[in-house]
This record gives sequence, structure tokens and C-alpha cells, in this order.
Amino acid sequence: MKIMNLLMGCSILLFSCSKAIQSNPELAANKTTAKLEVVQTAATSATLTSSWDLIFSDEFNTTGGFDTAKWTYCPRWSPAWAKYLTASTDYVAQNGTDLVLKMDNAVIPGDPVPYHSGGIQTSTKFNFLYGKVEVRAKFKQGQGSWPAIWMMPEVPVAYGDWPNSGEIDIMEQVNYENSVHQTIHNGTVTNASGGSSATKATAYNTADYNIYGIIWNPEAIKFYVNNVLQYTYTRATNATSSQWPFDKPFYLILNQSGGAGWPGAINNADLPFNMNVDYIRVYKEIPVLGNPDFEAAALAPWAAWNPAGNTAIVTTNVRSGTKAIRQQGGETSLEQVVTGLSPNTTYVFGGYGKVSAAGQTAMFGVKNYGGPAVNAAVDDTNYKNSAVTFTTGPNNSSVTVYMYKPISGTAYGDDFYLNKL
Ligand SMILES: [Ca+2]
Ligand SMILES: [Ca+2]
Repeated sequence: MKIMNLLMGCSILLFSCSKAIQSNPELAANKTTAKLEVVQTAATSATLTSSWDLIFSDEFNTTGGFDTAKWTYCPRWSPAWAKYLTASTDYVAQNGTDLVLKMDNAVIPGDPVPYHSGGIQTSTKFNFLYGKVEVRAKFKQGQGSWPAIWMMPEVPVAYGDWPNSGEIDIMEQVNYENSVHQTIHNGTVTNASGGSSATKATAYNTADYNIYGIIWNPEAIKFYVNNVLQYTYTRATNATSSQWPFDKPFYLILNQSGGAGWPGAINNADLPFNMNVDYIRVYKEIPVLGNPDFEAAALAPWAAWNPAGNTAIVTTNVRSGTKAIRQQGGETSLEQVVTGLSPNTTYVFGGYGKVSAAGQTAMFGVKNYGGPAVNAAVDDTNYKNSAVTFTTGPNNSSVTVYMYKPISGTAYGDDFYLNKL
């Protein structure tokens, strides 16, 4: 949807016009739980082990207008995608299961434009920096149609006028194309006519819903269709804002447009157009402990302090799998530094531990997060959960978690975890 479309159509053969996109990994969506495991197909990224925290969603399962706590109408203005936008529940409404964005040529007294269309956005209501987006949607094909799911910077000129402050097009489709477009815009990949060289067209299931998504982190933006990775746009080494303006918060846009710019004129016989959105979900990645159950081949990323045999992986006294950690002999500590935490955010660190005889004591704890060290005792001779909560400081994004045992006794640990509360 870019702004330039008002002025000219895109050169479709070489470049996808503005917003184009899609992607998205799917998730087991348990909205009541703070932590979600990512479930992806083996073809995409079987190694992805992060958990994800749902930070924004709309299931669109009511009737009538949209949730005004989350959305506002996209305003009508000059760019091609925005010239027929109409702030009316005739064009943006929920039907009990979906958000329905519509476009038609109905006559509205006092509004002389030949077409009307629907779009909503989260600007001023919700924006985010880094995370995962997934949108389940279907739309009708038609000459002149242009449905889109995309993102723009909350501060529109943080790095200058479009396209210098960036645009992330999760999904765009035009006309009767049997593919959807996923596209990046910035000052490096966008040409003078508004097309982008950072784009990928992917076949989709034209008869049904598809899931479009991105995973956006400081290193790259990955685009998915039906949970399959289609395209990756990577931050260049020593990137300037021209290549990577994607370090500022962006907001979400859902719209059914057409009749101008990229798709060209509408064939009125194809109207009405519509895009149905079943849901939109946004997740933030939660850092996870490495090797939390000691089943990896080596101890890393844990490190043992005063390790001279005092801390070791053992294959007896396990709680899960075939391995656990044992601390014996003199004073010893097992530690791991976890990065990527959010400042001013509360987390819980815990695990399962036991001691070899009554009266012995070890502890699980955290330090170096912006507050004083916090410990929880391990003093049962059977495996028992021990955990501590902590809140990161305003300038802290990491923590050191540990299992510590004083001079005497023997302690075991297994199945550690770190979650956001
Ligand atoms: Ca729904
Ligand atoms: Ca284990």
C-alpha cells in the first residue's frame, strides 16, 4: 500500500508493489496462558525452541463493529490503497466468527467517490517492536481487488518519509493472481515508482483461509504462509536506517482496497470484494534456558563455578530423561546467563531439586537482573519444585540464574525453567 501508488502503478513484472506479505508460524493459541510453545512444520524450522507470549490478539468472534479499544478506521486519504476507505460498519464489521472487510460501488448520499472499502489499524492503540504475527484470512479474487495485511511505523517519519521509515507487508494480493506477495519497503529496496526488490510471491489456497505471518527480531524479518517460511529479509552488517529501519515499533493494518494503483481498475461485475479475517495474534518471544534438563551432549550453556568434580552431569537420580546435574564435595555453583529479557518485566525462574540426606540445603536463585539476588531453598530428599520471581530493572535485559550448594552435602537438579509472569 504504499504511498507512491497514487502516482503510478508498480512495475509488476520486476517488483511487487508496496505492501505484500505474508507469513507466519502457527501457534497453539492458549490465550489464557502466558507461555506458548511454537509449533511449526518440520519443513520450516524444527530447531525453533522459543516460547511465545501472546501480547495482542483479536479473534473477531462477536457481531457488529470492531473493538474500538484495539482498532480505529483507516482514514481515507490520497494513496491508492486509501482513496476509497469508508468509516462505516457497512464496510468493516464482525459476523460472529470473522472480521469482514468489504468493498463495493454502492451509492452513499453525500459521498461522491465511486467505490467504498473497509480498513482498520491499531495505530495509537497498539504497536510493538519485534515479535511474531499471525493472521488467518481468506479473500475473494476479482479484477481490481487488493486485500492487504501489513505494518507501518508508529512514528511515520522516524527515519524520514516513506519508504525510509519502513513498511512490512505480511500479505497482499491483487486481481486474479493465485499468489500472495510478501514484501519489505525501505530506503534501500524500494525504487522510484514504489516497487520493491525485497519481495516474494507464494501460491496460496485460493478457496480457503490461509495463515499469513512474520517473525521479526533484531536480525531479520521472516515471512510465512501456512507456517512455511517463504522469505527472509536480513539486517545487513553495520546496517544504516536506510536498510534496517525496523528497530522502531510498528502497528497493524487490515484492509480491503482496490480500484487504484497496483491492481488497476475494478471490473464492477466482480464486486463486492471482501476479506474475512478469522483472527490476528501477536506474540513476543520469551528467552528460554539452554539445556534446561541436561539432556544435551555437554553442560553448555551452563557454566560451573569451582567445578573440580563438584558439579557434574550424572545419569542417576534423574527427574527427566537420562541426565541430571549433581553438586557434591565443596562449595559449588552452576550458572547460566540468559539474555533477551524485557526491562521492567517480572519473570519466574525455577526447577526441581533434591538433597541426598535430610538437613542438607542447596538453593536455586537469580542475580544480575537489576535487583538483589533472590534464592529459594532446596532441602527435600525427593525432587521438589523450587522457584523465585524477579523483576528486571529499567535498563536490564539479562539475568544470571544459578543452582548453589554450600560446603557440605550433595544436591541434584533437573528440569529448570524461566518464564514471564
Ligand atoms: Ca474468529
Ligand atoms: Ca533430565
